[in-house]
Amino acid sequence: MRLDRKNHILGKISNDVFLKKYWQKKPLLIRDAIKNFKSPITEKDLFRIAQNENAISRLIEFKRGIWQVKYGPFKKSDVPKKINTPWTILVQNINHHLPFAESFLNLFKFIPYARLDDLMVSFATKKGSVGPHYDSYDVFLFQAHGEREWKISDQKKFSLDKKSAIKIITNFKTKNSWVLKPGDMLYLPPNVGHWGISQSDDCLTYSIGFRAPGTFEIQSKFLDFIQDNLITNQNDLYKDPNLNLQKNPAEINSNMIKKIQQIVNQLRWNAKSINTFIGQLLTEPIEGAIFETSKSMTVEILIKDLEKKPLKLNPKTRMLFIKNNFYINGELIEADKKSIVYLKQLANDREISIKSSLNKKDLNALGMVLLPLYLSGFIDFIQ
Ligand SMILES: [Mn+2]
Repeated sequence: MRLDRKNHILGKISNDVFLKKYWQKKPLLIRDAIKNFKSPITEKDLFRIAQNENAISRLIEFKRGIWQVKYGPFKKSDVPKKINTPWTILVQNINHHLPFAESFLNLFKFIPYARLDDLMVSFATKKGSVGPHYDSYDVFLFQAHGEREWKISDQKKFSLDKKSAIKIITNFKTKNSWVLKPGDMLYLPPNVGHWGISQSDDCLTYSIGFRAPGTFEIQSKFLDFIQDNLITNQNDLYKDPNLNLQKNPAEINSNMIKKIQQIVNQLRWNAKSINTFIGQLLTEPIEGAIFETSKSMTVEILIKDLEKKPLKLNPKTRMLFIKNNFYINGELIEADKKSIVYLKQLANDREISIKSSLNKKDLNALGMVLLPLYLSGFIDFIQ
């Protein structure tokens, strides 16, 4: 199964109409989003990745009237037999582990990368489900193998099961239901109640997840950013050589209040520093992301390699830009004017091939920008 970068996956709906009418507004069912789809990702791939200690995975079973959840990494023996009670295993960030998953995420380029999160894949046996629930984020649910029935609700108010370890709606009322076959896809905006139930013993569903920073997260991280970038001399202390005798020694005098107000008002930020903050915030890698840094490289070898083979972002790398400022995994990159066009291409396509038309001086400048990224393990050559 090969994917074309230009594949359109919204059926008869154009990307533009999708954004105007559906995105963050209402659910959309797309039959045959990809025709004749055959999943190159198998249940075996999932079980293998779920054993990796850096993978984020969950196993959910409904046993004796209770929803139970176990968290990975899992051993082979942790995976229940198919004949047991219905169960589901969910593994996140599959795009960090399998190139096909990364190329699958590329089909969702009509949403900015700053909003795109990961590809989660779940496997379920017949009747396997994670129960009726709602999520805080948008999601595309792509049926990759086997069949799954999706029920959705249009309720505004939900009651939740207090005894359950996972979020379960107890008053779920079905508004619509569909059986999704391989290649079908369902889009759900945040907070729409949904309930997926596997109809077969080999149900694989891809969930394309999105991220949305919270207001509190933005504000508290901005305060951290301001603190990290303070240029105040730490030895500066409060001084009062003109102190007057005061009647009430417990009273904070007006001079002290005025001075402290001035110090607080010295904290300044402008559009430029906020942009730096935004770039860093939105390219912060996922928690626990590890980049291989052991390779050795010189700018001369890097330049020679650049002319021979394409360079790609590490699947875990987040690279975004604001005008001509580039951010990669939480770091701001200093780039010269000639390199900008290549860095934009690298950020947009997640890979670049350098044309030999680039002169020695420009190639060298680009090499100087890319070298630290290579040494940090943020980028690598496609062999
Ligand atoms: Mn969900």
